[in-house]
Amino acid sequence: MTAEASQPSAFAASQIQLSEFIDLEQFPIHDLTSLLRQELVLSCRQALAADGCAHIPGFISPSAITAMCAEANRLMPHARQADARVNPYLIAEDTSLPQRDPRRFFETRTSAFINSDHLEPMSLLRKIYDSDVMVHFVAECLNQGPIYRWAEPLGRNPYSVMHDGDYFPWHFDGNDFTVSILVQESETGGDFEYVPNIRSPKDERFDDVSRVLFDGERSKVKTLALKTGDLQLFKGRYSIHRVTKTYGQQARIIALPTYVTNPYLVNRPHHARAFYGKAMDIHYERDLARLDQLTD
Ligand SMILES: O=C(O)CCC(=O)C(=O)O
Ligand SMILES: [Fe+2]
Repeated sequence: MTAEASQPSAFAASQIQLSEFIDLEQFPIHDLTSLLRQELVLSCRQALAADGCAHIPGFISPSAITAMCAEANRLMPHARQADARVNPYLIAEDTSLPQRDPRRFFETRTSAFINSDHLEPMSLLRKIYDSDVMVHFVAECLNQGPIYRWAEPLGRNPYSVMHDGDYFPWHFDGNDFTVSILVQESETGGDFEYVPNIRSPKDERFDDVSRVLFDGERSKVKTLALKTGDLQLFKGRYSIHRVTKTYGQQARIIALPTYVTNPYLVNRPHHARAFYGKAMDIHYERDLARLDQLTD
């Protein structure tokens, strides 16, 4: 049996009780006739169209958050602290580029991931991720489809963990969008900052990116202070983003169930190493061209 085969397989749809993690009266995501659901979808679409980010406060129920927090704490010994110097594109340094090129802007990422391959067999985060009802709801909110669960074995639904003094630097995501669920707030700091649509599939806008990175230009920076249980939908491929330093005894823990438009692709080997601490055979085997020409 290979290492992959020994990992938990997906939950069958009939094994997933939505009420285990969502108050279906407040958020009837299962009921396609519900006006409340339609309103939720519409408000997410409007927010995403306006600035690439939508936010549903209190979406995951407190008991589920408690269970996820307990899981993340049990798995904490597996958290890989990166302590890696990264640029926003998660690519290696190219010293032939000018000093002020954003591809030469490096920061130290001290935040850690509990990679997806460590999640427990009965993990609620895996149930949320495996739920087709969730995939359908997320796709409708994004107004984009079809979307799929991701082949990426390390990054498909990890917990990101930031302890006192940790920092998650400016970057673009390799995937089109991210779904985040805040599981535990840090005492202070840990704000999510982003510059909506600073690049587009056809235009890197390196000058605009440089102004944010090298000059600390803040005029287009937006901040989202997530609360425990909130759901965030974010189009991170076009909007550069970071998490400010966290402070205090209590770690910031966030679950990142990640859906994609191409279920076959995984992270590039360099990205996998920089973010998740290792590159596996699959990262080399599937190091294929992206549909867009963007750097990542
Ligand atoms: O921790 C967060 O809120 C964002 C994490 C993130 O940007 C990422 O994992 O790519
Ligand atoms: Fe990101």
